Amino acid sequence: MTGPVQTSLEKTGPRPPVLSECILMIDHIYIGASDIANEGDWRWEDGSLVVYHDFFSQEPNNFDRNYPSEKADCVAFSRQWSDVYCGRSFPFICQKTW
Ligand SMILES: [Ca+2]
Repeated sequence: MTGPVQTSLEKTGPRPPVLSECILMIDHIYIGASDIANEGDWRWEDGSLVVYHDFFSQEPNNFDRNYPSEKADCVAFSRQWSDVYCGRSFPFICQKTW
């Protein structure tokens, strides 16, 4: 017998989005970095220093235009990083530790 192996899992219907596509569908998402302990000292949730970053060119600026009276101490991703007020209702992503 020749030909492709048939399984019970058939590719039918629309393809579900992959994670990167899901993230692009979300307006903003918290990524677990903040400078809440010391302004300008960006740390991940585990306390490690943020080395790589992808802030927009005018960010971080410690300003959230939707909450102008609040400090912007958390990082949200939306195409690139911005510092935003930590009290916003954004979804978040988690890091798996081994
Ligand atoms: Ca800040």
